[in-house]
Amino acid sequence: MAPASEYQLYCFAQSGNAYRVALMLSLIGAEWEPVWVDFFAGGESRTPKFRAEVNEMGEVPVLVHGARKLSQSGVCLIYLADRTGMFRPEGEDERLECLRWIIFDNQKVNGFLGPYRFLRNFAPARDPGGEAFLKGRLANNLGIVDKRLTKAPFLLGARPTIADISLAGYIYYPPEEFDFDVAKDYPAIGAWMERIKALPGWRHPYELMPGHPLAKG
Ligand SMILES: N[C@@H](CCC(=O)N[C@@H](CS)C(=O)NCC(=O)O)C(=O)O
Repeated sequence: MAPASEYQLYCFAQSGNAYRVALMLSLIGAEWEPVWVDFFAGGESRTPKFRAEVNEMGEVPVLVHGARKLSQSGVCLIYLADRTGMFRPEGEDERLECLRWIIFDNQKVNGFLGPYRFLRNFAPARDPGGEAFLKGRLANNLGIVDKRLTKAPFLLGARPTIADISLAGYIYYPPEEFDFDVAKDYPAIGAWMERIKALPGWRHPYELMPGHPLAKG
């Protein structure tokens, strides 16, 4: 049977990587449905079945559009921006600049926020050394983004692009899940968060994707 919606997104509520794509789908007004991945209790993304049938990299998110299955949130964002023209960087310079920020974010901003939050909230045991390392790196990298956002309302200038949507990854999860408050500690990021939140279609990750709160095991 054909799916009811144009897009399907393999995701779960606690995934900021998936939130980037869920948020984009919501902001562009796409018809989409979540496919919940039992990441925590079931370890679904690590199963041979998931790797064979959904994503050989064993990662969420995966965006399905007809016969196409895409992973890596940055790739999904580029695909959706190219298809719709929304939040798309224009011209070679802007495209390269956009990719530069998406890669920086994937590796050093949300790429550290995600594991930091995981260690604090979801890992079987706390890891003070790992947490301290990530926290130090985050202070530097969030500082770099904050400085950038003092110069313009959005990462690439006057209008939001998929670089901003990528940056939204883990940033809207409750501050209690970190032990700092990004919006307060980095005021330019805080002001940017309000601008992104004001875009029509914005919704919080816990509203947009299934699986919150986590069932107690
Ligand atoms: N760079 C990837 C990161 C994806 C990622 O790490 N997703 C996590 C869930 S939030 C995952 O599936 N991890 C599985 C694992 O590392 O085994 C993206 O942006 O899509």
